[in-house]
Parts: sequence; C-alpha cells; structure tokens
Amino acid sequence: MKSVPSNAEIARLLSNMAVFYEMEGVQFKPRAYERAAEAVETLDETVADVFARGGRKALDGIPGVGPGIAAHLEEILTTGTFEEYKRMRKRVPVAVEELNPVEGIGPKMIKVLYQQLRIKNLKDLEAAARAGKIKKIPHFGAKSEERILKGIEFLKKSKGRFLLGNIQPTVRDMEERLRKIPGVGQVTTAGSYRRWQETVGDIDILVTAKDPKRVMDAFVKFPEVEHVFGRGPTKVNVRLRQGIDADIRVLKPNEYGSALQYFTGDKMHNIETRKIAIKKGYKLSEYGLFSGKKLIAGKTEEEVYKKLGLDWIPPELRTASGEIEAARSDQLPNLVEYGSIRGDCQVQTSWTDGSHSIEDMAKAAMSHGLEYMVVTDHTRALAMTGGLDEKKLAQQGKEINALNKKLGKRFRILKGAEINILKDGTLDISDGMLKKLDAVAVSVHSHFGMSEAEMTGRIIRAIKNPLVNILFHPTGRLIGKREPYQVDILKVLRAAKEYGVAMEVNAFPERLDLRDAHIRDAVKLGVKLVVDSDAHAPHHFQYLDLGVAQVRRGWGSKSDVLNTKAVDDFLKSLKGLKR
Ligand code: DGT
Ligand code: CA
Ligand code: CA
Ligand code: ZN
Repeated sequence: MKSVPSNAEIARLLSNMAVFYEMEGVQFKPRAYERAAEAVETLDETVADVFARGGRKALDGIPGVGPGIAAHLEEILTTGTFEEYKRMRKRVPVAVEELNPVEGIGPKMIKVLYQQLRIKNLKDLEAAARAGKIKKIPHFGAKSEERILKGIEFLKKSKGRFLLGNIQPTVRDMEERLRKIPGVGQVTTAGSYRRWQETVGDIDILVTAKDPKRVMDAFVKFPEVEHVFGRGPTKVNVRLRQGIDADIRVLKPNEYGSALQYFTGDKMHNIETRKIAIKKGYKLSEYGLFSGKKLIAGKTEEEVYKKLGLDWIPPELRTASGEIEAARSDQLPNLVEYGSIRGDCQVQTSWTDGSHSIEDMAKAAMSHGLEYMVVTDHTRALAMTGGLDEKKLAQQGKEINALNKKLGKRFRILKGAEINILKDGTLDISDGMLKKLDAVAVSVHSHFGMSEAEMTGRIIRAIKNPLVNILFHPTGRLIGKREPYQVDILKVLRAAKEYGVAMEVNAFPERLDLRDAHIRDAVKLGVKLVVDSDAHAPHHFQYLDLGVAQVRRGWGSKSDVLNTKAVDDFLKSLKGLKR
C-alpha cells in the first residue's frame, strides 16, 4: 500500500503544472495552478483529510481550488500523480521539477530561459549563469543572474536535508507503531534527529527486541516506506515517501546505551569521547565500553558517560563545543525544558496573513496548553499581507478586549504587532499607537540587500525606540531558501541589552531565528529571549518545542526565556528590561 501524498508533494505537482502550461502558452491556467499550489501548501489540514471529510466537493471548497483542480487532487490522492500531468511531463522538453524549486525562478522565467538559451535542466541553468549569459536576456539583468546563482548554491547545500519540523511527525508516528510490536523494548531515533538539529540528513532508529526479524518485517511494510535498499540480520535501510532515508537497527538490551551514545553523535563529540576512553585504557564502540575484553558499561548512556568521568550530556549539546569540559566539572547548564513555554509571543490572524480569527487561534493555543498569546499581525508597509494601520490596530484592540472578557481567567490575549522596520530604521506605526499595545515587536521585511553596517545601524535605530520590546527573526534567514541578511549580530545583541529589548527565537521550522550560536552569545551577554511559533494557523503551535530545542542548543536555561513565566510576570519582566 502506498501512503497518501503530503500537501507539500501535492503543491509541488501543481506548481510544476503551472510551469508546463506557461511553457505551452496557455492563458490563465498557470496562475490558477500557482494559486492552488499556494493554497495546498498553506492549508491547515491535509488534503487527504479534506477529501475524507467531504469528498470532491470539499476539495473544490478549498479557497483557490476550482472543480478542475479538485478532480486532479482526487486523482493525486489515489495514484500519486494525475494523467494530465504525465501527459504534459512527456510533452514539455524542460526538467521543470529541477528548475522550479530554484528560489528566484518562476514559470515565466523558465519559459524565457528555454526560448532564449535552451536551458532544460539545472546543469544548463548553472552553466548559463556562470557564463554570464542570463544577464544579457532582456528584463533579466545582473541582479536576477546573481539571484539564480545564489538559489542554485542554496539548493545544492540543502539537497538531501530535511527540516526537522517537517519530519518529526512522521518519525513520531513510526516510533509509536514500532513500540506496539510484541517483544519490542526501547525505541529511540538517534543521530541529528535526537540532537534536534535544524535539518536532518537521514533517520537513525534504534530498537531493542528479542526477535529482530519480526521488527524488520513489520517496518518494511509501513506505509511510509517507499523502497528497501538493503537488509541484514539486524539492520534495514529504506527510503521513505517523503524522500528521506531511514535505517533501523535492532539491538540487544545490554548494548542499547552504548549504541545510543555512538549513533547520537555528532561525529566530533564521538571522537572526543572515544579519546577519553583510550586515555583511561578503555575502548568505546557501539557495542559497549570495554576494559580489555570485559564489558564495563553499555546498557545505559548514563553509565557510559559516568565511566568516562562525565555527567550525562543532553544530546542537543553534543557538538564538541565545550560540553565535554563542562560535563567533567559539573558545569553543564540547566537547560530550559520542552513544554515549558506558557505563552506564544508571535501569532498572526485573519486580520492579515493568518488563516484563522483571533478567537480560533486563542482556542488552538489553549488546546496546546498555553495560557496566553500575543497577537502580532503585520503592519501597513507590508501591503501584500494587508498590514494594519493605526485605525485597524485600534479596532483589533477592541476585539481583543471583548474576547478577553469572554475567555475570562482561562486565557489572556495580549495586544501586539509585528511592526516593520523601515529602510532608515524608523517604524511604520506611530509612537502614540505603540503605547497602547501590550508588547511591541519589530522586524525587517524589506531591503534585505543592505551592507552589514547599514543593516546593523538600521536595526539598532529601531530597537533604540523606548517603546520596542522584542526583535523578531533577527537575521531574516529561511533555512534552505534564503541566507540571513548581513548584520553584525553581536552589536545588535549588545544594543538589545542596553535598550532592554528581548530577542525572538522563532520556532517556525524554516526560520529557527535566532540560531543556536547566536543564542549562546545572547545568553552570555544576558540578553533575554522569547520563544514563539510564528503561528499563521492553529496547528503551528506545535512548533514551539523546536524553538525550545534551539535555546537548548544555545545553552539557554528557563530564566533566559521570558515567556516561560505566567502572563503577568511575563509582562512585568518584558517591560522591566527597560531600566
Ligand atoms: P545527518 O544524518 O546528516 O543529519 O547527521 P547524523 O549526525 O545523524 O549522522 P549520520 O546519520 O551519518 O550518523 C549517525 C550517527 O553515527 C552520528 O551522529 C555519529 C555516528 N557516526 C557516523 N559516522 C561516524 C564516524 O565516522 N565516526 C564516529 N565516531 N561516529 C560516527
Ligand atoms: Ca542521521
Ligand atoms: Ca544514518
Ligand atoms: Zn516577520
């Protein structure tokens, strides 16, 4: 049985279809398919669920999806593709699925690139860009050529890596099913997944069981498994439908701890721990810690670390960047715990580009165990999202007041906004209005190409404003899509400390901004953090723990994260940053 295509897979097909129609010179259809792709990608539930709920009619009801595309969606759900796509795929001479994911390239460009330069695939595109041929095409210019080269570089770097937030649900599902197999003891996914790295190359599942064959027989039949590469007596290696590889190893209980230690890594951390073992006259491998032939530790990770003279080290810290020294001298930080965020500090609603009303988002936040949230819709310079001006912000404030009355003590909605930092570092909302908000967050959404000095100055000017409380996504990067803008983050952190501004740790899977190394700097400097999900839809609150992981990888404790506090303390601490 094949498993159902994900929304991302479906969106990719629709978006490629848009390019096919563009190449064929068909009118209107390209835009319609692009719109449908966007709709599917940002949909709040899976297309499969929509279909299960209300059939073809419900698919048709997805905004941006008409009856024609709804029929294709149904076909994709059952066959993984659709006839018209296969037909076009044969007819169009260009490898659209290779070119389309390059950031900075769209359907029209792909067509022109083929017509002018016979560019058929990624290799052709890169060669043409490197040879300076693209900038000579009318309306393209040096800037697009540069963007295309950057896009290709980025694609290469991120090739084969998957956002943790996108594979976590699949891994958790599979783990749960493995645990239900009779005779199975422990199930843990090791590797970069267990270290909560931003991206994961492949999935390393460790299982203890009496009967390895039974576990592997069940695993290869999981609907997620698309292809089995190879299988040994205790190990099997597969490709999942999502495109990521996974291997599963079945272990004996007394080697579980050492295997876990070995396969959690990272590589540099393992090299260091093995050196320590050698110094002590031991040998450390995935099978255990040995003194000569004698096994002296292996059942648990704790005993392995203990025999090496180290405290147990949280996986997130295992990167050979000071954790071993700290573990030797009882100096490991007391890391902030998963699930300890009590309020979300960045939430968008249908007032701008969010999918749901303030009330719906509040209810979703409550069902995720949160006690409060800050509504932070975009402000006016972001016209594409219908950014709010002072008048609309005031109206929104009234709605929030009414909702707070309705919700009573159960939950608090705080008034905020994600205010644009304009090119010169001023804000696009007046101080008079800022004063009326509970929390003022600012961020950069334009002019990404400034020099480091200009960008740093621009941001510092913005956070100098005594009414500003939080800097959102401080570097602007999108993992696998967009490099951070050039900014001297240490200068920004020092300014944040001086002017009493908290730094956001944005937990959205492709943002994770601030990143771990910068968080570590912030923690050292005593700059306070807030972890938030940047929710645009109810299910996004689930991302909060990705932000917590980020803080943990930056050696942060509970006291570094303001929104681990109850709402009144949170507000007091946030305002208290201003001396
Ligand atoms: P990934 O999959 O690229 O996101 O990163 P990891 O860290 O999961 O790496 P992976 O899957 O190649 O290997 C899993 C673990 O096995 C890794 O975290 C540490 C360990 N390991 C892999 N290769 C080596 C090695 O050459 N030496 C040592 N000491 N350990 C290794
Ligand atoms: Ca791995
Ligand atoms: Ca691996
Ligand atoms: Zn933003």
